[in-house]
Amino acid sequence: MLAAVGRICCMSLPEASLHLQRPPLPENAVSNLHLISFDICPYVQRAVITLLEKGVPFERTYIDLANKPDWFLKISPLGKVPVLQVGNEVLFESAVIAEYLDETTEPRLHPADPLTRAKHRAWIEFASAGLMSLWNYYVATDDKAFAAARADIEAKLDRLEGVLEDGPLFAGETFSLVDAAYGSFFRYFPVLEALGETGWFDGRPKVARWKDALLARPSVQNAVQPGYADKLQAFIKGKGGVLASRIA
Ligand SMILES: N[C@@H](CCC(=O)N[C@@H](CS)C(=O)NCC(=O)O)C(=O)O
Repeated sequence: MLAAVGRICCMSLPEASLHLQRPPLPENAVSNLHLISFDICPYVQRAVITLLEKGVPFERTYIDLANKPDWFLKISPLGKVPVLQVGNEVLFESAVIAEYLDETTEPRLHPADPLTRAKHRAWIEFASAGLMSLWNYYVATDDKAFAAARADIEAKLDRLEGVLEDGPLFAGETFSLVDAAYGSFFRYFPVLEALGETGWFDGRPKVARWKDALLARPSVQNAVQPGYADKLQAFIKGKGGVLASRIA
């Protein structure tokens, strides 16, 4: 099922890339879910992973964030992706989009118990803080800031190591929205390792197992296009920081 959905997603990619300036979908479109994306955005990936896990068909349009189309600026209050169009309605903010998808499609990925659900939301927020730490790491322009950013990421990995239980996923065997958030977070690490930045998971066996389980999952793999790692490297290189100097 997931593989099939992944193919639908990938088959629509060339079509999506032809429509960078495309206006919002008409009301009678085949699918009423239209995700507006940027090719390396981790927040977009959360929505895609959620859709793929649920087997929900959707259309996807990629925009260039360095040159945002007018139609996008009109519908995106913060000028950010992801944006999910539901028919003629617009949703923004990845957590809101994920929860809307979860409340309207099966299987439910958020836990039923309110306290557990609240804790899951908190750990999704922690993933956003982790993405910010990663951003600080690859824009750091001197060795001191670079080391401080790495220490910050490692402290967050330690915190995760402390809350994980038997795995392999955040809540055991059952995939949750927390996993969707961390699928895109962990995707950075193979790219960092390829640049010689290793050792992230040493002494953190639970996080390592969780990361491996997520990166092996079809929904996580198919949430980005082929060539993702090269695009991320090019993006990092463009930042001109310490990490950029490792890229040929
Ligand atoms: N809090 C937002 C963050 C989304 C976000 O920061 N998206 C980035 C791309 S990954 C963006 O669109 N930035 C706008 C820009 O670069 O101008 C969410 O969870 O959806």
